[in-house]
Amino acid sequence: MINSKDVDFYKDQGYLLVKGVFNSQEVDDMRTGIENIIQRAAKAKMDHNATWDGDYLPKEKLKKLVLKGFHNVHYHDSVFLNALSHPNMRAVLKQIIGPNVQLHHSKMLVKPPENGAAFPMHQDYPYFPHENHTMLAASVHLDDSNEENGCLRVVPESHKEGALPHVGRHYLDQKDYPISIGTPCPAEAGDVLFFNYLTIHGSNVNQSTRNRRNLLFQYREASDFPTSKEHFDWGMGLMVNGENPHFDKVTPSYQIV
Ligand SMILES: O=C(O)CCC(=O)C(=O)O
Repeated sequence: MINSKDVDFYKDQGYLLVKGVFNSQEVDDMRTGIENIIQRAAKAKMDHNATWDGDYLPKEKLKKLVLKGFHNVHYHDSVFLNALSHPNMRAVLKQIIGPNVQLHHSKMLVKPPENGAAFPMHQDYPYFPHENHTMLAASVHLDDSNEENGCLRVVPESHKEGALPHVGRHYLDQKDYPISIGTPCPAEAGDVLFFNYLTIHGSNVNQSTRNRRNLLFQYREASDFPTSKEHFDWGMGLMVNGENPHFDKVTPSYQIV
């Protein structure tokens, strides 16, 4: 799927777009999986707007934005377990993380047409800090995405700056880091954008008449341990590739309530 130049690009720039990781049938199956989750959530009266709160947009504008966001999608439909451990995904992950790869968590992010929520620029690090910074996001595109429908934006090489102070752990001060500083990463359905959890990223409002549906899988190297216990998601530590060298740490040491 990728070559050593791509690996060097990822290490140097903090992100990498890989084309055609999923074929159109696989993309269609994931779209169906997402639609079914949305319907089941509504039926269970557990639908909610996952738009990020904050002062990154005027209150009036923020109120109108919608994000269908649910975590742990691989607990809702096996299509997502197949996707997160797809041979093409594993081929890339092995090269940019190493042979032993674990899932950290999975989620879906659906920005509906016209008012699909923005993401202010941020690093993912403050949510789930780890010792060796191998953690990365793989953003799976289920729609063609461009600036009009709020494609992802990254700040190349920003992972080299290390952990930056966030407003309430949430996002970077938008005076210094407005969404416009990010390099837009247009992509087609089936493409995956990989980016390190220290890479500054975000995205604009979906102003188009089309959906922008993405899945986001977070992965880490199996010997990269969390430095905080604040974040727990189901499936954390699942071996996606290789082996777990730590017999005494195969499941997270969290209390399940
Ligand atoms: O999909 C996007 O536009 C950004 C998602 C994101 O940054 C996040 O969920 O942390």
